[in-house]
Amino acid sequence: MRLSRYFLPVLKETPAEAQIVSHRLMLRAGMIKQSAAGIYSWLPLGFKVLRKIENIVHEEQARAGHIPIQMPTIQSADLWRESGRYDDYGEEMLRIKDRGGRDMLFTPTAEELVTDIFRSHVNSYKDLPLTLYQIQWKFRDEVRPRFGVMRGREFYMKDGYNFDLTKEDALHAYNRHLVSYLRTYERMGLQAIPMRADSGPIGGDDTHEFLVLAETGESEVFYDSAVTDLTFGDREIDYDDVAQCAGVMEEFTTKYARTDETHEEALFNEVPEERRMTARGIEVGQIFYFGTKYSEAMGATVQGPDGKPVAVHMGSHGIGVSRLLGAIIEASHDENGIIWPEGVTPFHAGIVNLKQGDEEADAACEALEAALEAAGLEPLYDDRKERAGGKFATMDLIGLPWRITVGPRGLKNGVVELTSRRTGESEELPPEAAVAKLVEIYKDHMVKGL
Ligand code: 5CA
Repeated sequence: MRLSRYFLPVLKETPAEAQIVSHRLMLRAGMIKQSAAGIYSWLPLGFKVLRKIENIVHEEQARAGHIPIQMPTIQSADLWRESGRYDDYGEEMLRIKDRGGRDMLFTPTAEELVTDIFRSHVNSYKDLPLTLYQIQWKFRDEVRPRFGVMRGREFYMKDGYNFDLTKEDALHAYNRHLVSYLRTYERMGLQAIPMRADSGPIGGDDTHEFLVLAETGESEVFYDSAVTDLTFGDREIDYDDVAQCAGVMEEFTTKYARTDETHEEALFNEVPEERRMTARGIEVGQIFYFGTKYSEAMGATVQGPDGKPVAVHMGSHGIGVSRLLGAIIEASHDENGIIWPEGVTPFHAGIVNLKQGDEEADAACEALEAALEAAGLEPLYDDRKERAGGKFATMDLIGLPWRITVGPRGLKNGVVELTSRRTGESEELPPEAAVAKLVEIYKDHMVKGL
């Protein structure tokens, strides 16, 4: 992509309405534009990252054996009356009437709708286990939408729903989700710690939230610092292996880690004092097991092995896809701008031409751009007639992990400069070597983009 042909409306001034760094940087980097309180348009750069995050979620869901579907955003109130949540959900639910006077709503989550799909089509225990999920826009009329995409009213969420014959099977589904979420967040360059939490309007007893530690997080959290040493890494996992998933669950949830809703001071005090941490966290996902709450209320039964009807055991599992952009930026930035982890970066590398219009420099940049594209990478070539300082500032602001700087002086010696956004370190090397190095860096981070 050539920057001169792209749409990257960066802001010079720091927007006054933004209170936290991720919101400021998303506005300054031209990623989003607010259209109403808590409702945003996604501009090209923001949309590209959103799609990458979404595609990582899809890839990891597929790995875990979950099946994607797409449900509507506008739903009939009748289904929600069956579960009793139409009245329970309160002011957060955006209620709408259609021209026939029928009560409709904009989906804040989709337990009822997916349970309706299930009961219409699944009749036998032989069709279980089944996990359906979607990535879809949600609306919650939050009292205090704030911090940009972090607490929006309209937000993009992955919501998955498991249907199982027994509680035991459903708890395996719960563990399987926990494992796949650990992988998912790590691929985005994040450490998200599972913490015992409260289930709120979704219901059920078993629930964990995934929290990214950050000063600007909205949740107060209490944990044993030993949980921050745990990483999932690239271990092999068989998602059908009940014992293996349970093992990972145990490894990641035995040490004390709770949100303020479930915090127990006495238990916390059993953690050695030097490891007792109180901090703030951003909730980027939550998993629930709620048994037969919806299946009983809505008659979602299957014929069991003995021929008798059984209400299925369910859970639901969410990832805050749009919130993740904010969380990643909170976790990865400096005073000059964003620093994208390789897995989610909108472009793999920036190319900065120090002397636009110089025949040799232009040709070298174009050749680099073509070579990177041929290798399956996406460069952003700043081909504008601007000062080098301005070009560097833009690249730093938008946070591409790697920058290739091309100028007449280097070209005389046959080299370009490759700079890491994270460390600031540069090395001079021939253009082909820079391409080869980037191919190597990204070989484990290729995600389908736009
Ligand atoms: N039905 C369940 C699981 S699918 C559910 O709705 N869970 S949730 O309420 O915890 O939402 C899932 C995730 O969506 C949260 O962990 C959070 O990361 C994200 N989320 C929730 N509310 C908002 C909001 N107002 N703005 C941005 N993201 C949000």
